[in-house]
Amino acid sequence: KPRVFSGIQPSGGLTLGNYLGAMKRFVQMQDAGTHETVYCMVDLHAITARLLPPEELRNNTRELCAGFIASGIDPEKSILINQSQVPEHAQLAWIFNCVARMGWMGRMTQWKDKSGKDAEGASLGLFAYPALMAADILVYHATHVPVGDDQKQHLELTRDIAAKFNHDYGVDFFPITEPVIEGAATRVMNLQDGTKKMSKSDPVEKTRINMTDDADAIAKKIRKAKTDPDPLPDAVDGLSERPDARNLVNIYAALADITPQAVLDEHAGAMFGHFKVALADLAVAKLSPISSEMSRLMDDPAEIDRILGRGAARAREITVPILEKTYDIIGMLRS
Ligand code: AQP
Repeated sequence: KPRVFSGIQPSGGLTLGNYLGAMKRFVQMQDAGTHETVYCMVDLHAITARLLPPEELRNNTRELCAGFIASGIDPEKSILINQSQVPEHAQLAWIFNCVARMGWMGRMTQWKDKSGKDAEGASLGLFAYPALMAADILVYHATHVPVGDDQKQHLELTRDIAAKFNHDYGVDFFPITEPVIEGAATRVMNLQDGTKKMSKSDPVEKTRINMTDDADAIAKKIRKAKTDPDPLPDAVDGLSERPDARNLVNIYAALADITPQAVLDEHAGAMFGHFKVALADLAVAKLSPISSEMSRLMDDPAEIDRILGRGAARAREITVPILEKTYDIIGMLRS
């Protein structure tokens, strides 16, 4: 079976963007049974923006694991891991730091956005983030990576790293990975500004829906979401210049598992005041069971730790031989 890998940072909270853009696809790919699926809490990535207080990182990682399971990831069907518990990720990342070029990294828009005006003060880890991401994927020889649209550039870099390694050593060892960016919500936007991505690190709370928000909070954030005074159009073309309106229609479509056009077929002509009520009801119906299951799972952190321990052992059956072979190709002495 071809192998799928993807991850989410335990940098605190899980948004509707993470759920619709990533997690929901992870579950679909697992349940399709066509791929071997490996899903990861990327805790090494989560400290690139800032060093979190240790207890916060531990709690975020467990909460994210609970989020994976509550969303439908089955730790028996998928390999569910925490990145730092599988040391081959970081070991291969070092090799890739020596394969990737400074210029490639410097062109990454995530690096530019997150380092902002203070590139001198950003961590070296933030700069090298995409090399670690390439290692996460290639240490499994994964061929398919479901992600949101914002990760497309990093996946192209993963392909460049694999191709350069293969070329420089004259081997056909690392696969050239395919991004899987599909569905109505590959880029869920900020509820207050439809031109910006919904992000868990945005300081303004009402810009996003968190998976742990209760029904009232979800309904309130949707009611307050920015829109325009026009009714919903009857075709998706009518949304092209209306980013805030388009975002709400896309969110509805993704939650209901229908196309944006099907949403408009049902709601064309409605004013947003009305549509938002339907959207809030749908969001609460879909998200509430997940958030209550998350809090139930969080009552037993030892069980979460056991699940991640088992996941790491299964993962290392794959990663240890691939890393050994990589070292062998490079000429690193093994004895
Ligand atoms: N708004 C989004 N729409 C669709 N997909 C999204 N993803 C994130 N935001 C959206 C997808 O979620 C996966 C995991 O993302 P991540 O947590 O590793 O990092 P991120 O992309 O940096 O997510 P955030 O929420 O924006 O976190 P912060 O604020 O910490 O930077 C990825 O597949 C991503 O595409």
